Amino acid sequence: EDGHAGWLRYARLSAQDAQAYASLPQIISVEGSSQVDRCAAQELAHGLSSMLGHPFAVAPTAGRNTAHAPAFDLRLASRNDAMPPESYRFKREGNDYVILGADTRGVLYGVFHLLELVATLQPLPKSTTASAPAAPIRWVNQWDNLDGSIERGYAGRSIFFDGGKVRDDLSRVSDYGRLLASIGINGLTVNNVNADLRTLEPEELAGFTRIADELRPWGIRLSLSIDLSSPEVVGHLKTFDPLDPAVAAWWSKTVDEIYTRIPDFAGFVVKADSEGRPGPSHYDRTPAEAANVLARPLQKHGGIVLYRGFVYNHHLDWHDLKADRARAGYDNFHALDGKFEPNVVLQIKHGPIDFQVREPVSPLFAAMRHTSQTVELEITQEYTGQQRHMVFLVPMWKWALDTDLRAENRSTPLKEIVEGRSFHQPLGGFVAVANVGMDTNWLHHPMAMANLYGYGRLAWNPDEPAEKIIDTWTRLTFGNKPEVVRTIDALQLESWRDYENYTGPLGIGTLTDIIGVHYGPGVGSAENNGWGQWFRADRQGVGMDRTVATGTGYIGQYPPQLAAIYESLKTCPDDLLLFMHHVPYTYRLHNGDTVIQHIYNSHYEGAAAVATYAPRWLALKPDIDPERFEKVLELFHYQAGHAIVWRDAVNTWFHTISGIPDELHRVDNFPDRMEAESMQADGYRTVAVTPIETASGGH
Ligand code: BDP
Repeated sequence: EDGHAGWLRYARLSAQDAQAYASLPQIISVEGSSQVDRCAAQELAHGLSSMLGHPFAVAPTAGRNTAHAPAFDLRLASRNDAMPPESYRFKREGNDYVILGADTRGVLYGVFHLLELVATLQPLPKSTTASAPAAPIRWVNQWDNLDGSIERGYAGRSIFFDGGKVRDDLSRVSDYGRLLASIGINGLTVNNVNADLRTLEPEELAGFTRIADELRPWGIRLSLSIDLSSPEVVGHLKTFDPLDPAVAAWWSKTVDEIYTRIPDFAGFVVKADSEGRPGPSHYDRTPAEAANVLARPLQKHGGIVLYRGFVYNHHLDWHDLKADRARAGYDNFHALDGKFEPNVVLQIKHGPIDFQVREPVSPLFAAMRHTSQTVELEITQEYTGQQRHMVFLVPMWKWALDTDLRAENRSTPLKEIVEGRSFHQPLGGFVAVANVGMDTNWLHHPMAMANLYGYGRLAWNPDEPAEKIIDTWTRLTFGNKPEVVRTIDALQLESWRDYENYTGPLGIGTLTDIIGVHYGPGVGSAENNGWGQWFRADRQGVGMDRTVATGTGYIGQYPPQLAAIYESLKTCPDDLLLFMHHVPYTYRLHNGDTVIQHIYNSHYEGAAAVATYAPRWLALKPDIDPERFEKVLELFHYQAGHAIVWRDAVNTWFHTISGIPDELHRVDNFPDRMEAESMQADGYRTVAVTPIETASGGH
């Protein structure tokens, strides 16, 4: 198996397992005639045939006589059913199995759910059950460039673009749409947030139309990232000032033109005034004014604007002890609350910096009480091992989604804010950056697919436990053998903590190279530059002082009850200590260790934990197909080695700067490490390495 099927393998059940489904009807009757309905019916027929080993046939409802043979009945709800949008219900009517969708997407999601039950050997429900998504926006962003490269993509080139235009062969786009539909995703932004200036040129729009056509049968609406300077660059106007009537007219005309080609177009994603992108600040206008000029023409077509909250100055002055990148989201947006058109949604990264291995939840979420919001998560493992390391991110996302921001001194967990429940917003939901590529298995590391799958599950139901999500994924991906399921579930569930341990613990940031590829240790590289991913380590101590009392005041951006927890060293959780406070290396954590000893210990623990992955995986050899087995094994070996590199780099760096030795005398002894410079290898020579901590002895 090459991983192309992802979790939709529909592997043949054993005769014994299939027995439980022997009495299922073999006809699939479908009422609706849309592309989505047809896709749903065919998927059900294909999935059941493949798993149960005998044919299932699709028959349109119309024309079936009343004394029909039992069937799976795919139906659309009537008004009286009063079902929430995109939801589905299962019920038994005599010998029929009814899948009732609130709409065609509901039918499709019901079908995928039923197939999942069979693939994981669950009984089909006997009494009526229902399921509805937590929020209307469940999107994926791809950061694909028109030239076919992918920003922060780690699995080959773009499935959408090549050589400046949309690919001729879009078969993988349809396959991707199917995977996304199976986890309830309903929107896909196909181009980089750092949008190509040609995105809205007519010839590009023709290509995007073809992509939208591939996605539509899967209930997925296409959206585009756009550059705010398009009226000038594409429209040849003299300005892109959002308050200029000619600019408004250009957007209006352009939006209408898009809808003539793509009638279900979902809208725009906007990155502006950020990391060099042009934006409204150019004309002294606000993000609300920029978002609204886009939103107004989209409104009548049912389109939305996802305006990104990722706006900050990347030329910060490191010498300024009050400067703090984490403050930027709140500082730039909180005063605009209530000033956005109703079809504008703020898309906010879950943490205030940038997808580090551990960040607190952005305080901006609690500040926008009259603005719809989505949380932006990152499936592509930019700072978390780039799909060379296994890091299951669902526990991290759940940790963020469950964080109670205590807005208005009441319970307002992040998940309820983005569901629109906390502040009664009509829109809202989830966006994640996925960046699948042409690699056959989509994300390179077979285990990384659990993040894509898990994201969809959380966007549908953020209350679903991580244990349940991974268990289902493992069964779908590697089969139901108890030993296989137990082992893979455990490995995945441990992996985030392990990665945090051997990279940057205590909320310090990932400690990776910051300026370039964001991969491997580059401890000092975050310090002393304008990008603001600082952790302010000196000879005495470490950590960003973000307190109100003595620091940057960032903590004061949280609602008072949560701010009080973070402000006090007594109550600030260890996991976020160095994000919130600057402390001496000898400061004692709640667990009794000093900060410096914790840094040493956690790095040894993390590397040791990862060294168990390959042996535990090896025990599954008889039960896993050879291709995926070998691929994972190779990556686990690599990760174990790279974790040692990480461990020694971070520990050496902190030993050097603090001058405090490891109580257990490991640091600078480099246990389990093979030293390249002590080997004899033809054609190699010893060179000095920068940053020095990435090689023991700097060579
Ligand atoms: C950072 C990435 C950069 C993205 C940016 C963004 O390094 O490639 O363009 O975020 O989200 O994490 O806009």
